[in-house]
Amino acid sequence: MGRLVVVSNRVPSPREVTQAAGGLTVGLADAIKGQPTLWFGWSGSTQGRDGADPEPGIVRKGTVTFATIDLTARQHKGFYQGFSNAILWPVCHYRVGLMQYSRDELEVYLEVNALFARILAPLLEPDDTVWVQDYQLFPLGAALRREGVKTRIGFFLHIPFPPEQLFRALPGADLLLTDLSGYDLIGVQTAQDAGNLRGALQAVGVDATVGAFPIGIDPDGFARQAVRGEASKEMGRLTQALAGRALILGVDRLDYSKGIPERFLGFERLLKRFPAHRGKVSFLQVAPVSRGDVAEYKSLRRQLDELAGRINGEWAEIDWIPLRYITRPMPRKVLASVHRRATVGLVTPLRDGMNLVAKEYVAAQNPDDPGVLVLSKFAGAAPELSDAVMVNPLDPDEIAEALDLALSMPRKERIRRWEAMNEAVHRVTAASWARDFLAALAAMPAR
Ligand code: GDG
Repeated sequence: MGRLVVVSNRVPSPREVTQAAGGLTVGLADAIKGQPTLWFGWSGSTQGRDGADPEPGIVRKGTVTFATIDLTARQHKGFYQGFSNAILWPVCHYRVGLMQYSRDELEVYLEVNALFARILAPLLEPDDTVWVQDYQLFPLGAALRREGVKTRIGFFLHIPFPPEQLFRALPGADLLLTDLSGYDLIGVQTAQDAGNLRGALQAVGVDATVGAFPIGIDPDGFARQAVRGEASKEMGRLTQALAGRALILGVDRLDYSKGIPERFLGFERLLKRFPAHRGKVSFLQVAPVSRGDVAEYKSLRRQLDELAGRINGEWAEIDWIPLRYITRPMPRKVLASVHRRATVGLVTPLRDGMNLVAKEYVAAQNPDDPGVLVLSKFAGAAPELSDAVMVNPLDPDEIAEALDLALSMPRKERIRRWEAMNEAVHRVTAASWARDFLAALAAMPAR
């Protein structure tokens, strides 16, 4: 069997792979265990210079070789900040109105994909299997084919794929769809995404194989961390601060797709409409800043600062703060225990490819006294976690009613719902996701 070649915009550090922190890394870490692997992508540095192609930096760790290239500041801005995060990201999350389209940035996006292909192609061997990750790299498969690459190439899209008409509002959409023909297999998160993508491919006459491969987590590992962290000093401080109150928890990258303002408004509606919870419940939102140099993210942060200030100003008591809001990342092991402590996990994206936080919340619960997951029906995780309390996050009253229901749910029902969800979280894990995708890719006919 040949090597596995993973391509992603950012390449994890060798340490991150061995410690397997996030979903993608956990899944792949398992798939690459003992298997010769090449991991290729951007180094994270913008020290590249226009004019000459960069030399890949090579680092070997066990059976994994990491090959990374620098981008220029211009490339990083056009490819990553611009076309990937200010154009493709909003469109794929059904927010065409937020798209900041620029033809120059589309061109830099194509240029960087072609550059990736030019540097990667000579590193490939005939029996390698290439697995390309995510929306930054839609055109990479086709670019590799233009370099003469014949091996199997698969693609996985971690974010949603919108309905055809919506996606094709993006200038350049047909080009991106046509380029998907470079892949032997395209994986998306849900049946809905698969249907949307098939519709779009059909509309432009592209014949490609699309399948739904929902991503999972390492539920046992996360549960162990949640238990282990319970005795930490941070958890002691949290217990003290809560003083016996119920805890509602939200955890997300600070991103407009996650529905954080909607969540704040839903919590405020709970205080307004259900006075019994006043003074009895605290809401903690962990929202580490991400993509802080994209305009839309700056304005979201301002909006949340203002909302949090207003809600606390209006509802706080001398001995009670309703809402805590932290924009710094929290260490993973602390986070796992905070999940376990939370009475309610509140996950309200307006659109989300999967949403691993929902699965992590389930995995972290105490089986004898589990909390309740309140989940947006627009998360990719919704079909699998149908025993959550489902909400449409665009209606603050629905969030308020769901929170009231969750906060007063009898233990027996909490256990019933949690057991069903915990089974789902164990049915598809990060490791089984990677295994299933790679098995399906291996079964595709060779070119
Ligand atoms: C994309 C898709 C899809 C969050 N805050 C902290 C922290 N996190 C961790 C969570 C979770 C991960 O980050 C976030 O994963 P999500 O799936 O929720 O969201 P995206 O980052 O948008 O991921 C998404 C995913 O790709 C995988 O395919 O599910 O739909 O958008 O693991 O726990 N971790 C730490 N501190 C924090 O403050 N340590």
